[in-house]
Amino acid sequence: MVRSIRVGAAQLGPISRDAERSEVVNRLVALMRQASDEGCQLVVFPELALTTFFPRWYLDDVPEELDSYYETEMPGPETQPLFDEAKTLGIGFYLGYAELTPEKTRYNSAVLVEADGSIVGHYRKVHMPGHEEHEPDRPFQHLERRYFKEGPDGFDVWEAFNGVIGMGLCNDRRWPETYRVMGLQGVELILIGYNTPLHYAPDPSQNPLQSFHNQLVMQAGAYQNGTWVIGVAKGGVEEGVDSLAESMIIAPSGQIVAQAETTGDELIVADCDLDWCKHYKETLFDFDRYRRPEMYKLITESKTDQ
Ligand code: CDV
Repeated sequence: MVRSIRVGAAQLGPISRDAERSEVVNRLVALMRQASDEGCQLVVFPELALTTFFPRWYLDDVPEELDSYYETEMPGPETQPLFDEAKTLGIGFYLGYAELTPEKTRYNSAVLVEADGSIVGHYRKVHMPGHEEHEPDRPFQHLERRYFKEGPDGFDVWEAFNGVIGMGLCNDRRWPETYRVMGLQGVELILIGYNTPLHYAPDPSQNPLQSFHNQLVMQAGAYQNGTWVIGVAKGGVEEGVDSLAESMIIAPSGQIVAQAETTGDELIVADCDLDWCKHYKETLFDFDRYRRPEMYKLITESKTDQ
């Protein structure tokens, strides 16, 4: 049996602060229909795909607005149409969203949904970037560390779509451990949505390197673990903040096989042969044969070598 899955990376352009959820869900449904028309079995949406990137504002003074960006159930009444459409079309999807649990804990989350509309995987962002306190001197905030708790569950993988699927969210893609922990579980397809402002306030010398770093980390993660990586942006100028687009599909060889050309809503598609992973997993990156975990203890024993 050929284990090839046609995947659509459904990049989004900006979502305005006052956008209704239904308006955004309609955009997602349109991209999902296009993906289905192009024969995709799985469509991947960005991080926080249902709303504007709200951690760019200090919102403690407007708690109703803050709460309005979170989902208290998935699917809920406003996201149900997306699940219904997926089931009708027989297509799976990955969706990033802000989660507010019944215990009032806030996570930056993603779900993996099978072609029958059932949730097979749930992921909570592990690497939480940005800052905790209001920093008014910045041109815009990055308060993810205020408005989300770090995910406590680590990096799972799920058997779905005839393969082994893993998930990450945005900043996770910069960390080799993200890919390696999933690689050690045999991952074949890693799905990562992102919101990456082109301006990085703590060190603007990195601004012109955003595109390079995006490719560098995802191509390395794919190659070094013999896995497909699907990186999907919410790009373009959203509420005055310009964010990287350049969504891409990367093969286990580390080669980019599809890349978005615009900064708006755009679908890119690739046939992902999951057996291609074996070329790397069973040769150069045969983990059982060549890895030396006893040499890597510092990685898990401490945050630094002190
Ligand atoms: N949403 C993100 O995680 N953004 C970060 C920014 C803050 C650097 C990123 O890694 O792209």
